Amino acid sequence: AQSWGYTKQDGPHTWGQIAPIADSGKRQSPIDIIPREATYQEALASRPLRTIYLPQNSKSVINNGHSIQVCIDGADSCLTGGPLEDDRYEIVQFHFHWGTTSKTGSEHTIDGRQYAGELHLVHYNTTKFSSFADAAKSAGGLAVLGVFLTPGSENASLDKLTKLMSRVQNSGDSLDLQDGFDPASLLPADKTRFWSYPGSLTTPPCFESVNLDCLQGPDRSIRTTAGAVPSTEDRKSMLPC
Ligand code: BO1
Ligand code: ZN
Repeated sequence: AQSWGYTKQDGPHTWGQIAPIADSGKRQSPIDIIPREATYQEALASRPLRTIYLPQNSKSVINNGHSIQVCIDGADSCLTGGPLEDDRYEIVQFHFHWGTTSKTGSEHTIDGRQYAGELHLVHYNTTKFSSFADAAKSAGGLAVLGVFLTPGSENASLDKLTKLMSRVQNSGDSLDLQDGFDPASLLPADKTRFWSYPGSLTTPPCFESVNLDCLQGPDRSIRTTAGAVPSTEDRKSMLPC
């Protein structure tokens, strides 16, 4: 398979060559969120998103050549509630998107403004599908929970991961999470305020199966110290950005 990345040669404007839906699709993520054009759904006020995550389900940290990813054996870990109707979405992995400065990195923007980074927790619908691969091809198959990252005070939980990142500097590197890791520790406490829309995988294969992308408001984003975000040098060695 042809590879993709973030350089001039293989960046997003070229992804349509390997994933035609990236160019022809009608619900491609990411998007620019314009809060004044979003509608408030009263019904969701009494339906918070609910996560049941078991720390011991987080198995490893890998550098997959595109991102740093925590792999989860999520059989007992799931996302429900909010706009997800009565379906259950099992978590399979979470990963980060970031740039080379604290001004760039997030994929989604708010009123055109980009954030330093974006965390994606990737889930698939186990009520309707028997595997991630099946779900990924179908509308309503996936749910990605997004959290903007912005420099600020230290986040002890994120620190645990960024400390490990120096051990997976090259594509293909991985390490075992001996003590597990609780993905819920990276989420804001308020699970009733989020934006949601029908979207897609943000990278090839860009499938339009993401029922919702829930983006916490920037005021609710997890704050990290400058030191908690990998240094520009570290990021250069970890990711081709
Ligand atoms: S994202 O959350 O929209 N950035 C996103 C983008 C691409 C994938 C997942 C999330 N890709 C898929 C791969 C599968 C893999 C799966 C789970 O991620 O296409 O091969 O099994 O890791
Ligand atoms: Zn992502």
